[in-house]
Amino acid sequence: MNSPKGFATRAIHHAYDPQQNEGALTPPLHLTSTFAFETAEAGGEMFAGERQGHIYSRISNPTCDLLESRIATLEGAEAGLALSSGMGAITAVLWTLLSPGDEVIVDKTLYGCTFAFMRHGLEKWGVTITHVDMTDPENLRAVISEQTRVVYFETPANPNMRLVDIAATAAIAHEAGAQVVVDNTYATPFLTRPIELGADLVVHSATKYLGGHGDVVAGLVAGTTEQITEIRLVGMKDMTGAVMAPFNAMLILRGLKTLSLRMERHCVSAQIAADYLQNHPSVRAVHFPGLESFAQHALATRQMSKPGAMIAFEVDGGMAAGVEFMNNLNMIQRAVSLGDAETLIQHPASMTHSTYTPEERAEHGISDGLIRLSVGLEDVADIIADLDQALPRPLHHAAE
Ligand code: 7XF
Repeated sequence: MNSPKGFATRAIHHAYDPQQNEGALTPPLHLTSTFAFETAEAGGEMFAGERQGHIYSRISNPTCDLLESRIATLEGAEAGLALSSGMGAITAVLWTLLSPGDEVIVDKTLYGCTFAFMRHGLEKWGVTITHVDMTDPENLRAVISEQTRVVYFETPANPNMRLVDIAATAAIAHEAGAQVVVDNTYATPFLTRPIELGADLVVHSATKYLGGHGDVVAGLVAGTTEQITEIRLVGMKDMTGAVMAPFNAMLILRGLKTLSLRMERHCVSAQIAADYLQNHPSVRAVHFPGLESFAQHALATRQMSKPGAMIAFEVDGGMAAGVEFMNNLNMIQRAVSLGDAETLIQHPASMTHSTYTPEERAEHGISDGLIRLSVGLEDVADIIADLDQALPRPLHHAAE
């Protein structure tokens, strides 16, 4: 009947019909904590799971429902779930999947608070966390066992841009009976769809590209209907209470409408910025999937439709030179978070990844001099001009 619609079309129209909503072009915002039952029996049946319908907004809400349908279609999943933050999404998923005695195998590099949740949180409750360098899937095969319940990674990883081959990793995990959870925050479903490559669950900090405007903290999960229902009723409703506010769902729905447009521009500008940085004499070690010099360029080309807009790099002169460079910037904002219209820059070792000890950072490939750039939507000439005036000058001029 209907052919499947394109990504941008689904991001704008999926699962919403204005004619079912008084003609309102924009989906209504259901600011309600609770829902009236037609009869006492109907309420009881809903609680018993025998009747469809909304009960209370810590379980479901129509505005959140629509966002959940949208992330599901964009990720190629059966179902979605909206949570209060990326950490709300990650913790609700893992509290649902894990029991004491289970093992989670994680990549070497993780966002700082995810690392802290695993190592300082889950370990306290009898879950074993094993770090493996997943840039080579064979490293996973060497350690996975029947105790392994979950294989968890980010690709590209925050902050050093390491990639993980989702299909190869998922095949090894499934052979051992483990579930694969991928944090798709950096790539977004516009660039990579982990579930289509074999992952079981995708988690997002929707605070980033999905929201896209730096005005909301939010999280999303996508997976099978069965697992999403379990995460909704256990991880979200009971164990974390990390539910998304309907107002925030509306902001993410608005952000999704322009996701493809924004990602196109983010990626073009980031490629220009990465090329510029790579050719700058006082910049070294530029990590960006779109550079041919990127160690995993072949995997990037295969797994990502475009290279994304996150760049990690180091300035000659280490940390002190990096701090001076960051303080010299005029337009580019010194801020954590990413995926906003504004170009943002931050220092992982002292900011997003300060949850690691210095020894852990060294062991996990997060160098003290590393700087992370989230290329925004300003005119790329202005982004380059700001980088150019802030980078160490003498070396720059010497090379001209
Ligand atoms: O709970 P949040 O919405 O802030 O999301 C947590 C999270 C999960 N996964 C990844 C890959 C993330 O990057 C984040 C949040 N990261 C921000 C950053 O790296 O700048 C947080 C600022 S400390």
